[in-house]
Amino acid sequence: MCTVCGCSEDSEKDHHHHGHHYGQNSAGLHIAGMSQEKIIQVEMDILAKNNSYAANNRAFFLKNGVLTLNLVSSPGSGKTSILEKSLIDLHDKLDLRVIEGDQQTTQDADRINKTGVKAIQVNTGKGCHLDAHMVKHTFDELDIKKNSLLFIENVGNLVCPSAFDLGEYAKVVILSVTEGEDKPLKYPDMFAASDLMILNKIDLLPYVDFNVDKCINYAKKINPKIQILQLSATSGEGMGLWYKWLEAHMNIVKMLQVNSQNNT
Ligand SMILES: Nc1nc2c(ncn2[C@@H]2O[C@H](COP(=O)(O)OP(=O)(O)OP(=O)(O)O)[C@@H](O)[C@H]2O)c(=O)[nH]1
Ligand SMILES: [Mg+2]
Repeated sequence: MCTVCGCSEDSEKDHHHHGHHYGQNSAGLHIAGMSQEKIIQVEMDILAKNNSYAANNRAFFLKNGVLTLNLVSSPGSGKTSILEKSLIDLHDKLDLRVIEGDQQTTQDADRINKTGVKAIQVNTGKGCHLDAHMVKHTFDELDIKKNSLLFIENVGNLVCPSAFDLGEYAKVVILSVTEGEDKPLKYPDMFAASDLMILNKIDLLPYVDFNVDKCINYAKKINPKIQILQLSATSGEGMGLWYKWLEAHMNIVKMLQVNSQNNT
């Protein structure tokens, strides 16, 4: 089993790879018959394997000029809602694909497919995050186009997915105003690993005790380079800035693609 987060043997059997947390294991965790040294070694092997798949995924995305974003958050912050709205608004202009990660059910992929955009659901069983090998396995079926936009919705979990590189261009962390402004301080790894923080459900600000300025300061304290967008998937407020961010980063990926072709 995963030595840190306790993801089950089942998911390991299914995927033959799994693990976590940049060697930062485990204080206090005991696994029968395994020394602490052995646990750390197992974790390092798992992460090394994941990083090697992630490097291959990243090379594939770069070669094809695909902007791949890994959406991470706690359960229910609005990942699928933001995607549904974005896909409806953008699918006339862009080639879009979605990988949906959840422990169980195809509900999110079903929601996405209703927008007309192709989505594949990956169920992780008891696993609490996607990994790079699972992502690679979707490529053929997804039929990813050149210069397209691929969203990966990770399993709802504000801890585990931060340690797993999927080969994405960037992680985008979504925090909703119902979760409390202290989350960047309490779950720093996810905010440190993300390039963009989306503060969602701002339509609810009048009804909740949430200090936006404090939240932004906390996020910047953890990650001074993090960019921040405030929006509401429900009302649509702020979605335009998100689309501008996507467009700017699709252009950057195109430039990187051209540079990499010139260098080979
Ligand atoms: N008021 C309000 N509700 C929202 C907003 N975005 C999402 N919701 C609601 O929040 C709930 C959870 O939204 P989802 O999009 O399913 O959240 P998720 O992050 O995909 O959830 P998991 O996949 O389970 O982790 C739903 O009831 C949405 O309607 C928003 O901007 N404002
Ligand atoms: Mg979802």
